[in-house]
Amino acid sequence: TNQERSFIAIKPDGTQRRLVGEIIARFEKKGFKLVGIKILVPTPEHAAKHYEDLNKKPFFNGLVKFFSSGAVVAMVFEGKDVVRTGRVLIGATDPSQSAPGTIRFDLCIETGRNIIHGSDSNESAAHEIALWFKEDEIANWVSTNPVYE
Ligand code: DAT
Ligand code: MG
Repeated sequence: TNQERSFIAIKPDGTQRRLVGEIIARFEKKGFKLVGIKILVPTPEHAAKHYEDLNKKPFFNGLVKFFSSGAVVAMVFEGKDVVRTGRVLIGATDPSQSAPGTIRFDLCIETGRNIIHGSDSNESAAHEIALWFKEDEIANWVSTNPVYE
């Protein structure tokens, strides 16, 4: 079995644009296992904690304001190499630099409205999952097909 986990979040623009199903489908069709999901409007404090590594960047305040401006779909996906491969599915931060077939290339244009977040390392995944989920909000279900476990 492979228990690697990534924190994936659909940002307020993705939810506003009704892209929740489309984005989840890309991770599911790839074979990743959805083990945690919730929808909420984050407080600015929670958004700032989520992006605390970027708090010296000039765009930080705008990012926090935007991220807490609407509904975020917070998820945990599990699977082999899900952190790295999840970033491949998502595409580059700037949609204009992302590859065709990625979520950001296919569905958005602006860096500041790039619809999805994904953990960038196993360390940040663990940190972000703990920030967004209690352990009992994560479902430890087992795939019947061992290839996807
Ligand atoms: P990523 O979301 O690809 O991990 P990041 O962690 O560097 O990228 O930045 C987090 C978010 O901040 C990003 O998804 C969009 C926003 N952002 C990053 N760089 C930006 C910039 N130069 N101008 C405006 N927003 C930016
Ligand atoms: Mg990042």
